[in-house]
Parts: sequence; C-alpha cells; structure tokens
Amino acid sequence: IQEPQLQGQDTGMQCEDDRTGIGVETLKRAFLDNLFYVQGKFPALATKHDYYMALAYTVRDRLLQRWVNTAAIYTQQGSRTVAYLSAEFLMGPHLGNNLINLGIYNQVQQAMTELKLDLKELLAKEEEPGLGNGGLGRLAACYLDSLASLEIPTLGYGIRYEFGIFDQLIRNGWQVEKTDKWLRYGNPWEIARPEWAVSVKFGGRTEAHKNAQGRYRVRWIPHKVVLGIPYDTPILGYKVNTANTLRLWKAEAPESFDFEAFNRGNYYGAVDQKVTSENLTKVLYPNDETYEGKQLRLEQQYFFVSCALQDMLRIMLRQKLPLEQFHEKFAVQLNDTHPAIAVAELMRLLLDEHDMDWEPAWEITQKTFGYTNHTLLPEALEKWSLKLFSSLLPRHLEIIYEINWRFLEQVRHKFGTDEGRIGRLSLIDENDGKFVRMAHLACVGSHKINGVAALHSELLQKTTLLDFYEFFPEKFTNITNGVTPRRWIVLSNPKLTNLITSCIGDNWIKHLEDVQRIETYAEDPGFQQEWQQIKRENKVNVAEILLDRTGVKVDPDSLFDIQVKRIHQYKRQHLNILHAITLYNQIKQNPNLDITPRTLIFAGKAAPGYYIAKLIIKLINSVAEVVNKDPDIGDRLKVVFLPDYNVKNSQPIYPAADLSEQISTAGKEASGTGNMKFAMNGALTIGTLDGTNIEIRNAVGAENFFLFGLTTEDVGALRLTGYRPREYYKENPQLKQAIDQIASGYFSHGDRSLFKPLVDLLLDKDPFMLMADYQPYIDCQQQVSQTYRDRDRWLQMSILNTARMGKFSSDRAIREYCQQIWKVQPVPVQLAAEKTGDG
Ligand code: GPQ
Repeated sequence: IQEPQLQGQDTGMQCEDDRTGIGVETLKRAFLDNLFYVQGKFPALATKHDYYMALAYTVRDRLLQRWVNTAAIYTQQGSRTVAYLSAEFLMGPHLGNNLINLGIYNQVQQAMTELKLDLKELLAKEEEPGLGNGGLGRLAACYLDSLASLEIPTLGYGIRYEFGIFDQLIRNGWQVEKTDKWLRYGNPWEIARPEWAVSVKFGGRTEAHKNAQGRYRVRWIPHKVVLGIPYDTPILGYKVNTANTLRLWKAEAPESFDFEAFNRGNYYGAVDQKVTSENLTKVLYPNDETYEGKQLRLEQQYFFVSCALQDMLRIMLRQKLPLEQFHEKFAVQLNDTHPAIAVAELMRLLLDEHDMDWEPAWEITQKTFGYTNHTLLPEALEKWSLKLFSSLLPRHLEIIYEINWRFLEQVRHKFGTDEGRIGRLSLIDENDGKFVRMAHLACVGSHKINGVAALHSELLQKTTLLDFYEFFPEKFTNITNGVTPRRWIVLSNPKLTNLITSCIGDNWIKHLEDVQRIETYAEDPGFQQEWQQIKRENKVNVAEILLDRTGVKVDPDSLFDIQVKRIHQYKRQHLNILHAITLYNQIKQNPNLDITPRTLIFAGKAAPGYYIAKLIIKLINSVAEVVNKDPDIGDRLKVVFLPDYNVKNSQPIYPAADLSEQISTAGKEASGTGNMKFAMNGALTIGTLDGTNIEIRNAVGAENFFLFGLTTEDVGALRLTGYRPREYYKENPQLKQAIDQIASGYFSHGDRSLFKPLVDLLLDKDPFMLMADYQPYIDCQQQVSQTYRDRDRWLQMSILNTARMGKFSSDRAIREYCQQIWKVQPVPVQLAAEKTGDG
C-alpha cells in the first residue's frame, strides 16, 4: 500500500507530509489548507463550523492512512472477522475521540491556540450521530472502540438513519420532541461506497423450481426491491494503527427515477418510488425496551441484516473463500433480537441463492451467530404477527417453519411429547393470535447466548429462557458489560486522567485493571487534596452548563446527586423525586435544619408515546420549580432537569458527580452502564442489588457502596404474597405527605388532575414497588449525607471506587467475547513506513 511519509518531528531538513504529519506546524498548515480547499474559506470569512470541518478533515486524513493500511492487511491475510450487527450505534462525537486515539490531542490543542482558536469551541460544533436510544446503542459504540484497540478485525453493521434520536426541548416542564437533523451540515467522518450497493427484496411470493441436479429449490419473486448503499466510518483503536469500519446502510430506490412513469406524463408517480424507498432508513424508532409491531420497523431490521450478510458474502467471494467457510471467516453477533432475522436470511442466501443443501447451511448458520440478550422485560420481547411477517418476508416464514419443525422434533426426542414445553419453545407463539418469536429464532440459530451481567444471565436461565437453557445449557454464558475508558475517562475527565497518569503512568488507559495502583494514595492527604480539587472544578463546569441551559444557579460545594438515563418506570426517577420532596419537607418543617446541601440533577429522554414517563419529566420540573424558588430552602436543595441528554451532553456530567443514582427495581435493569461511567470517575453509588450494581459493589467493596432496597427474591415473594402499596403510604407519614402534595396540586399550581394518573398508579398497582423501597431509600440517603460530611472518608471512598473499577472496561468484556464466543485473534497493523523503517 502506497502511503505518505511517516510522521516525525518537524526539522528544518525534513518536512512532514501534510496528510499524516502530527507536528504542530504541520497540523496548522494542513488545517489552513483544508479550510481553503475543502471548506472554500479563508480565515476572515470562516465560521466556527468551517473551522470545525477543517479540523475534522485534518484528523480524517490521519485516520485514512491507518484505515487503508488496515483494510489492505485484512484483505491480504483473509483475517477472521467479527461482524457486530446492531440496529443502534450511539457513537457520540467523533473528533475528540479520534484525537485521543491518535494520541494528538495536545498537539492539536496547541496548533489551534497558535491560530487563535479554542479547540473546545470547535469540538462543541460537532453534531453527534444519535443513532441509538440509550444503553444498548452506546454499548455497541464502546465495543467498537475496544475491538479496534485490541486489534480485532471488525465490521460494525447498522442503519444510517437520516434522523437519529429526537432532540429534547423542555417547554413549560414538558418534553417536546424536535427532529434530529444531524446530516444537515454534512458528515466529514463517513465515505459512501455506492460501488458496493446491494438489492434487498420485500413481499411477493415464492415458487418451487429444480436446480441443475434436479433438486427442488425455492425462488422468491418479490413485490418490491430496495437498494442498500453502504456508508463507512473509520473506527480507530487507541494508540494502535488498527482502524476498523462501521458500515451503515441507507435505502434508495433502485432507479432513482421511474422513466416509464415519467414518459406517461406522471412526474409525481416517477418520484414516488424514490420517496417510499428512502422512507425505510429515514428515522430511528425512539422506543427503548418496548417493541411496537410496526411494519416499517421490521422492514428496517430485515433491510440492514440482508445488506450486511450480502456484504459478507461479497467479501468472501472477493477473497476467494468457499461459502462452506462462512463461519470460519465471520463471527456474527446479534445485538439483541433486532437483527435476529439474520438467522433466516443467511439460510435463505445459502439455500436459494447459493444452492446449498439444508443440513450444511444450518450447521454453518448455527456456528456463525451469537446472540446477546439485553432485557427481561416482557414488553421488550419482539414478536411479529404472522400476517405482517408473511406479507413482507414470505420466504423467511417458510424457512422459519422448517427450522421450527426440525427443532421441535429434537425437543420431542429429548423430552418426549410434552406439549406444554413444546408450545413454550416453539418459534411460533399461538397463544392469542400467531406471532414469530424473535428471541426463540435467535436462540435456536446461535451457538452462544449471553446476558449482560451475572444476575441478568442467571435470571435469563431461570426465567425468560428457562426452557432453552434446559434444552441446550452449553449454549448459555454471561459476559458482563463494560465501557471504554478512552471516552468515559480520558476524553471526559482530562484532569483526573492527568492526575492518575502522573502517579502511575498511562498504561491504565489500555489496561484499566492497572488503575488499582492508585489505591496506595487513597489516604494520602496531598493526593486526596488534588482529587477533591479536580472534582470541584468538574462540578463548577457543570454548574456553568446548568446555569446556561436552565437558568438555575447551583452551589458547587453541595453534594451533586445525579440520575441520568432514559426515563422509565423501572428506573424509578420518581423514587428519586420522592426523596427530593422529603428533603424539602424536612427543611420546611425545621427551617434551621443543618442538612448536607444537595443538588439533584436529572437528565434523560422519554419515548414520545410513553405517557407516564413524560409525566415523570413534568413532575421533576414541577418539583424543581417549587423547591428552587423557595427562599426557606436557599442553597440547601436544588433540583435541576438538564434537557437533551445525549453522549455529548453526558460527557461533563459523569466527572462532576458525587453520587450516582442506580435505583431500579431489583431484577429489572439487565446491566446498566452509566453506573460504571460514574464510579470510574469517582462517584459513589446509591443502588439496589440489580444488574451490574452487584458486581460493582463486589469490586469496590460493600463499605464503599450505598446499598438499599428489595432484592430480586424479595420482589418476587412480595408479589406472590399480595403487594399492597397503599399500606406503605398509609403507615408512613413522610411518604404520605409527599404523595398527598403531588396529588393535591402543591407542585402544579393547585391542579389536582395533572399527576393523578401517576399517583393512582403508585397507590393501586405500583408495578415497580416504589412504596416498598421508599423508607429504605430515604434511610440510605441519610447515610450518604452523613458520610459526605466526613470529607476524608468520602474522598477515600471515591478514590477506591475509581481504583477498583478495572473490571468494567469494555476491553475486558471484548476479550471475553473473543475467547468464549468469537474465537478471534488480534491482527496487528503496521504502517508500511514502520515495516521498512524508512521515511
Ligand atoms: N437496553 Cl432490550 C437498552 O438500552 N435498550 C433496549 O432496547 C434493551 C436493553 C439496555 C439495558 O436496559 C441496560 O440494562 C443494559 O446495560 C444495556 O442495554 C446494554 O446491555
């Protein structure tokens, strides 16, 4: 591969190449060159956005050198490759992350300063690609970072939504959704590859025919065909030359213009097909953990899965690999059931388009796929009505029936004719109406099935997937989630990064277990002092953001108590608000009360159709309005809702937290990943025994974690014995007062109807058991307040939290996937100049 001179120092003798050099002078020259030749501007006319684009292209040039070399090596070596299939990739802004991973953050900062520009301002100009809802999409992004950093050949496959997750505005305390036009000003991080477009069929019917050997085969005659165009984004690893690819597919009409219709004089009809085809990848469905049986969503899922598998087949053909080796070339991971139709699609491609027989095709398919489950919530389990499924994917339904028939035969062979069990295992749900169960398809079609935290995997095996566990226990495993320390510590918290690195060197960034070495400083007064200083500066930063975005002034010396995540009943933001109201009432009853001052910070989006979640946002803002303007309260309590939570807005938040709220009903949060981001940045956790909280508590030590609430077992037992939420309310005066205030209009200008649905739900059903957990939560918060007053103790706990979070790096999680599931090895990439040692 031809590549320009390798970077080095600027010397008078030798000039660095403008596209690859990383000396400050070279960067400045390249930046001004891009401003001129890419943006077509000179400095006097350039906007901040022009400068951002010029810098993005400067960084992109440096990525491309690594990307092209990586592709060349993978092609040469025919490397075994991970294909990560996900309907969501919540990447966050690329520029800052690429600067970190290239190792040129400081040089670029200096170059910008010398050009009288502020790097921070330019970073703020980037529109983030919000191509995900929350934890699931962000996990995919962390995993791509770790895969590249560990030098694992990887393709991420997904959808290039024209509109990502909506932007959230708060109007009069309510969430208002605004279209996310992230592509409006162009995307410098992607390259379209129209030469690798594929066709995807929909609808129609099937017919039988005979192949050359006289064997029966099936042909699918579709009703419509859509083109998939790949858009590639380079994913650079941390301080390695590996740059993998995120390949997102955009739908287009096969002929962007229907000339027949045009010639008939039907201009609008001619454009119509283009419009309907492009609708397919227009917008991300904004529901988190609730499926909606919408046709367009199934079309999206099938579209990107078919594009991805056809792309893999193309790669195999180009590398002259026989299709019998598909599972040796690719390890395909299904990120939840959104891509589970891949099981049937790979079968279809092998059988119908490549003339393979059923048995070998099925063996290849099962060896290819792994399935990660991300939730136990029944409302999130995808099932598609047979009516919809057969009208859209008639051939896939035939294949699924065949898979099911053969599978249930095996079940009968193992367990005899146990019709109950067979009904529970069937890929077709016939309970009321008929549906295809996507989790069942994923289980049967994969060789490994994993949950995302120890508790979650255990519950999967004991409840949701019990019958599958009994049938093939060897398929089941756990891989506890992790997050990337590059974005979530180095980029988000540069001050803490410098402090840690100054003590133990920078090896911890690649090997987070190493951060344990700061434990020796946990009681060192000098170190504690610096630790506290950094936390304070990070809090001042967030205080400025809050003032700017909400107009609320908060005290950086108060305890920053933060809950940021999607708004969901099971995550219990309303339990947190009940605590806020309780504190408020305590101060009102005793105006001289000497309490630990707190700032309660909330952020998160609610699904647009999730009424109760939206009402919870309104409640937070309504309580905030009353609390924040009450002169009796002063600086002792503030409640703030930061609008438009996304990756970009979250980055300053984690480093500024004293307390991380992880208060889901036990058994409901599969893992959680925000919990990890907070603890890594030195926040202490108040949490239930749910998801990864359990493992975080084990790692940091029970004495450094604020635990409260029902266990999963308690929840189950209480439900069985008959849960009566109203009893807790009647018997607890503090709780009663708080609920009565909400009901009586105390926080809603006297409007008693506003929060009635929420109050009724809590008192009558309380599906997430807030009433039962209220008092233990309040008591635990009291412990938090007490501990915060002991500055040295708190600092020591904070340092130990960061020090003991090594396990929760996504690098550890990805190593486990590589060893247990994917059986892939690193493929190091050298730049040509490094190999020859010249240049
Ligand atoms: N998760 Cl099924 C989502 O963010 N969206 C979803 O649709 C489903 C799961 C989350 C889950 O709630 C968290 O507990 C996990 O930490 C996260 O996936 C990643 O595994």
